[in-house]
Amino acid sequence: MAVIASAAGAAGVSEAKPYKKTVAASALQAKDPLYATRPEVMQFADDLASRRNLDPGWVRAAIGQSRFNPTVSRLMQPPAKAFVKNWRAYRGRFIDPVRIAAGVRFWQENRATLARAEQEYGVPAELIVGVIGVETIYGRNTGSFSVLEALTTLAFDFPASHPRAAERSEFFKGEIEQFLTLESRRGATALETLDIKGSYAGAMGMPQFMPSSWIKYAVDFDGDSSIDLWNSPADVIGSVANYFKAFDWQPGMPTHYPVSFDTSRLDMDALMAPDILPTFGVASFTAKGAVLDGAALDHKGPLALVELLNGPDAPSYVAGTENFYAITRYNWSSYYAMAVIELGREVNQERLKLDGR
Ligand SMILES: [Ca+2]
Repeated sequence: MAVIASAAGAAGVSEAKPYKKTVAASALQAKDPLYATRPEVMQFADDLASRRNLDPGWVRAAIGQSRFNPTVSRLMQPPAKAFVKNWRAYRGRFIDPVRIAAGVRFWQENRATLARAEQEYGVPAELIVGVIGVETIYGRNTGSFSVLEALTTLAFDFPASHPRAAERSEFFKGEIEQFLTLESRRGATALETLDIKGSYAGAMGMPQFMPSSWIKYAVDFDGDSSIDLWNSPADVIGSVANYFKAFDWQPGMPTHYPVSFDTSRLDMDALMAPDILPTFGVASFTAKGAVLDGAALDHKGPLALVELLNGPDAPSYVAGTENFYAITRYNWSSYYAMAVIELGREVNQERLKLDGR
């Protein structure tokens, strides 16, 4: 996730390369030194402790016990070759019978909670179910990296080949701060802070929330006075819904409409210029050659032309609304958003079919 997961382009969103298990290989290599040996890292620990009013010894011990994780670094590197996006291939990775069946089960087991979240936050159950499925297959794949070690590696040894390395380093320093704030709240020992597992970008739990998203958007939705995004489906459902509400989800608005083109007046450059940011009213959108029909013609609010490449084949296009854009705040990718939408829809259709039997 979330979040934000996502600022990191993390979580389940795999425009990143799939990772292989390299445990055996890395065990053969000499271990990198502890971050405790890096003066600038320990200075960061002291500053963080003072800013957050945390025990400096605990912060130093927590961060200092991490080591550089080469797998994390490798996964964060931009792909070496130009990578041609392919929506159909991407879709096939996330929308498959196993994930749909797991989604149906999740929906059946959490029917009342999903309905309550829909009521309280205005976010459809279908979307919540789609997100949790794409992120972790309903908690099956929540990640196996030490979150603290991943964050420390990305904060202090972010791959220099990345075009936005400096900015990303700063982002991950902030995430360490949020993570240790969470850990101090639960009274973890320094040693225990290393045990929390997540994605290679530090996203955690069933919804893959980054630490900052956890602090800002996670809610206790089962009323046991704690927030558990690993084990409480209710907390996960409420937190995902709350996330979308915070990013201006508009109840009742569709996420997108079909679109085609009138080549006689098509101004593709203008339509594509704002990327996925909804910008055009229906009149201006159609004046530039986008063709809408049915309910789309009555849409209130701005639209974006969303392009999904299909490798060597012709791209797919949809007219994305502000709700489509809201989904991309969870993970910054229109491919991600479309997979979430389509998985949720498939799960819902399958569920209704079973209910009707
Ligand atoms: Ca709870």
